[in-house]
Amino acid sequence: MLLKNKKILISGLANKYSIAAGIASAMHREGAELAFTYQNERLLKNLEPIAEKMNSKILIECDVSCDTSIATSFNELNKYWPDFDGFVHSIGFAPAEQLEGNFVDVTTREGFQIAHDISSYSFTAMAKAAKPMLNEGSALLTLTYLGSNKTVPNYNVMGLAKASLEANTRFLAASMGRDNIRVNAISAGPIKTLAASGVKNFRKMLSEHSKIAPLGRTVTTDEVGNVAAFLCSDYASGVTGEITYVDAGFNIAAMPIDAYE
Ligand code: 0WD
Repeated sequence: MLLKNKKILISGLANKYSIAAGIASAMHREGAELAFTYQNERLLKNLEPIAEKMNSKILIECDVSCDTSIATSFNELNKYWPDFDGFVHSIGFAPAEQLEGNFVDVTTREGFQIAHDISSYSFTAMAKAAKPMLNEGSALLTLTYLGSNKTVPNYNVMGLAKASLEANTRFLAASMGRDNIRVNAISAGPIKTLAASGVKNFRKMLSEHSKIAPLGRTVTTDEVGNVAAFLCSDYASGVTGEITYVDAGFNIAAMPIDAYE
């Protein structure tokens, strides 16, 4: 049991296909006590049965685009958990029209601001709100994607937001390290979720991934969940500020292994 006696808050569980669902399931299996935040009432009905299976009764609304909502949600959490051991930030968003077409033509100031606000700043905002309640040895975790450092068709301004999120991970790690709070990111390979369907031709991205990745396939939310459980456990006590790839090796390959056959 990697996470026995740990209390961990999970955000961004929109439905059973969410990466956060794979993470919650692995963390529950490893003995963590879980609480959840959801963006709005509409998503609560998807979350309820999943949280119930994991014996969690702490479900709190938190829209990260709003400072008041973040403050209220952590005050609410404090009533259940005066202290806890970390959170998972599994939240990303850019307006749909930003994720379709030629980057230079489709990117707008507003789209840029929203993508960076929801997908990167919200990690800092949650860390700031959580800090007074975090135990020594806590771990924070976010989810990023290779579009941060390599171009990917249609991923567009989300790539920039993920680059910001990865820098955010390093700065938070430096800023909270002396309090013995670790901050890491998992860079997941493409997985068919609600958010992923917002990227045009996402199915094509999945098949291209399988051709190039050394393991010759995509990854599952359970595989991401297992690494998340490790990174938030005391077994990873020496790891902070890292971007760990869970992508079947895609990021290390320049060509498919059978390219010359
Ligand atoms: O291929 C993929 N699916 C990958 C996803 C590969 C690598 C990384 N990621 C990242 C995403 O960028 C995101 O940061 O993983 C994270 C989780 O994404 P997911 O599991 O793929 O997608 P989904 O199940 O849709 O969960 C993301 C959720 C939102 O769902 P929708 O689709 O309804 O926007 O983020 C939440 C929301 O629940 N979210 C917010 N939560 C609070 N406040 C907000 C907000 N303002 N906006 C979005």
